[in-house]
Amino acid sequence: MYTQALNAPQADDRHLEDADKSARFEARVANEERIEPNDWMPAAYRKTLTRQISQHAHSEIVGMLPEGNWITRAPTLRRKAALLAKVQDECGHGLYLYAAAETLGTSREELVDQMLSGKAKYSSIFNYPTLTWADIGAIGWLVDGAAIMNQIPLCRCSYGPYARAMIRVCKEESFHQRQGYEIMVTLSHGTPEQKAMAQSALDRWWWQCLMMFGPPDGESQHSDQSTRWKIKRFSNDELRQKFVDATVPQSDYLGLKIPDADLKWNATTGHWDYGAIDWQEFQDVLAGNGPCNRDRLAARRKAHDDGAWVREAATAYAEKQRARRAAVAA
Ligand code: FAQ
Repeated sequence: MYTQALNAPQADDRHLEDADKSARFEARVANEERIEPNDWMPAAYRKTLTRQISQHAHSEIVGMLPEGNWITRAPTLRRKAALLAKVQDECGHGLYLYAAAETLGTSREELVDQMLSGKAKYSSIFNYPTLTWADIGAIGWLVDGAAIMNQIPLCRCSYGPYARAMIRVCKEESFHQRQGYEIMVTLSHGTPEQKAMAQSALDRWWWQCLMMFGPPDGESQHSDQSTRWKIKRFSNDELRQKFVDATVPQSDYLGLKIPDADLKWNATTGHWDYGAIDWQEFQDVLAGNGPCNRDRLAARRKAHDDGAWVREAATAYAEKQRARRAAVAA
């Protein structure tokens, strides 16, 4: 929908990065002004935002799969209703984000194709299996908790459509985090078997959630430029640390143990120190070799193929409406 609103002459100008325009753009960003779709922007700003927003959209859509797996097996009607609503919310987030990415000039079809062909990344976390019901609690608590930590600063991103989309997304992610934590409270204060299930889920999701924030600052290719352009407000390591600091007391309340022998309070820094992350595992997952990469892409490709008739029907309907309007106008 947004692509139709693009101001064509200016959009066509976008590769002409003349010094004046660039200086004005940088000054606006420095002044905390929002950049809007029809504004001039450097090609590299457009490119990195298209990359980040579309990867974010793909993550929301692929992220429906691990939890969708448990909708039919939720233990009560109340849990089922909440999980169903959460998974639908993730779908909505994907749609707002594709719409925000389209304002930068690449069509949703092209972005989706990049994901289905394996060319575009989506969050590493969604390449892990959900083995028990406790995983649904751990995902809400930890994965949505990490997503909120990362996304609240994106509400102040310099690009208007992304920043505005994030406001609603973050409100919904807060509900997701609470529903997950509530599952963990119930399980960890339940029978010994339930508590063991909750601990096992924490053991299996903890390190992978720390990886969600991306490579360490020294190895993050995009951070410096994205920070200068006020797309990112905090570095990957800063956000990871905020997440650890917020989550340790929550795990204490649950009576669960974070699976990190090196985790300890550092009174000098006022933060929790944590152990070494297995970055080789992260790289393997990014290279397509995580436990569920192939299943996730196969499921998305099948859904896309199965949905072809819906896209065809929508196009035919739009064409019929257009023809009717043209006949009335004639
Ligand atoms: N997984 O230079 P950096 C959610 C890639 S939504 C996969 O540090 P950047 C909601 C990165 O793209 C979760 N790839 O990159 C939910 C880049 O590759 P490229 C998603 C990763 O952009 C909950 C390369 O590594 N959230 O959970 C990952 O400055 C429950 C170098 O990295 C977002 O996307 C990773 N973990 O920082 C849904 C938030 N980390 O593009 C369902 C928006 C890094 O050059 C259920 N995104 N890479 O090929 C961001 O904030 C940033 O893009 C980062 C990475 C922080 C992810």
